[in-house]
Amino acid sequence: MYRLHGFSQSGNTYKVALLLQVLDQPWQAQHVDFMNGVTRTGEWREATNEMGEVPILDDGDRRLTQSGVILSWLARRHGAFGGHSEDEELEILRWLLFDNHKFTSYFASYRFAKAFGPAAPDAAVMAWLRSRMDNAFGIVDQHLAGRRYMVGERTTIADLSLAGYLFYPVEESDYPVADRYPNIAAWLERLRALPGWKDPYGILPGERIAPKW
Ligand SMILES: N[C@@H](CCC(=O)N[C@@H](CS)C(=O)NCC(=O)O)C(=O)O
Repeated sequence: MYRLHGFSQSGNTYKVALLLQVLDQPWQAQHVDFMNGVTRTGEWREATNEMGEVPILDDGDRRLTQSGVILSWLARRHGAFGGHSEDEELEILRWLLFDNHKFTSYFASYRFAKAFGPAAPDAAVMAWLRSRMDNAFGIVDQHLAGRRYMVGERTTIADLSLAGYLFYPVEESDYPVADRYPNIAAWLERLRALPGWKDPYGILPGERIAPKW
């Protein structure tokens, strides 16, 4: 049984949970009290993850962190949702890196500031993040024009990684993905139809928080 450490607002945790769901693998969640600062403590970092981040996956004695590493490991271990050739593997890795650096990262920072931050977000910072999001979302929308999936003809971990944060309620970000990016919107519906798909707040632990700002 896999053990996944994270919390319900964490789209990076959700990426892994979603893969476990569509792989139909048994898993259990270990709640990490991120909202009360546990991942910023020296004790937690020393005992759990020196990077101060979730998700973390325990697979028996093996502990993995970084959603891209975990997704790659699970795809390889179960022979599903990975590449079917070296070229596809590299293409998946290319999109995982783009996701971690530019797609998820700006969106997740924007959403966190807007919905869960300790103080009202700074307008200039939000405008800058939004310009970076517009750039990254435009690139993915363009890539999906005439394609059903990011890589090849089937769902891969590149799709699950890029889409993870976009299954949260739009009120948390107020970023109108469905209105502005028709190819992303259609792709999200295809992913939502995968057997085993579940809403993040339906499968991850931790109190749900109404958007604050
Ligand atoms: N690239 C990492 C990002 C992980 C990440 O930023 N996780 C957030 C929660 S969703 C976190 O733990 N952040 C702690 C921090 O930035 O201090 C991954 O994909 O796993």
